[in-house]
Amino acid sequence: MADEATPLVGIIMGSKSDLPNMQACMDQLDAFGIPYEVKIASAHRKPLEVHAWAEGAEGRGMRVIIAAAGKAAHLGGVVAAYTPLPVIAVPMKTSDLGGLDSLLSMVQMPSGVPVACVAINGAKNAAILALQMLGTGNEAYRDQMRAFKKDMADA
Ligand code: RP5
Repeated sequence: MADEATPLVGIIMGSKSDLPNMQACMDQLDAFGIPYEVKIASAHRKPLEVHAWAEGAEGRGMRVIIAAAGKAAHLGGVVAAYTPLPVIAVPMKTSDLGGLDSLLSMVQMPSGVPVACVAINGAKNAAILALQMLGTGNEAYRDQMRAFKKDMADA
């Protein structure tokens, strides 16, 4: 899906080790038919690469960013510093502190640079929130969201 059309959602994660947890996000975007791009780069290990990717995202057609990271999870905030696009952060569950470290790192942003934040390992909800954000300017996506909610209620 990511290569078939201009990506509307940019997914960035801090490590390959985040991929299994983020698969639910990609699966949900696939189910919605939303094209996305996936980038793996850590805010701490590859800061220049993260900077360049975040700054270029809007110009490459993306409208929402999803950023997943664990531990001292600064990735979402760093990306938000470089782009006017909304950023949804996904705190990864961690072995030592259970993901509370990631969650607090992501939500405690300084005034002026917000990121939205889903639950620990809330990868699927990040994709749903991305559809809702895209839906603010697109009736077809709002219709898709209505259908998704109806399916849940009817199940
Ligand atoms: C973060 O550190 C990553 O997002 C990952 O959740 C965590 C551990 O990374 P690895 O040491 O497995 O690469 O940057």
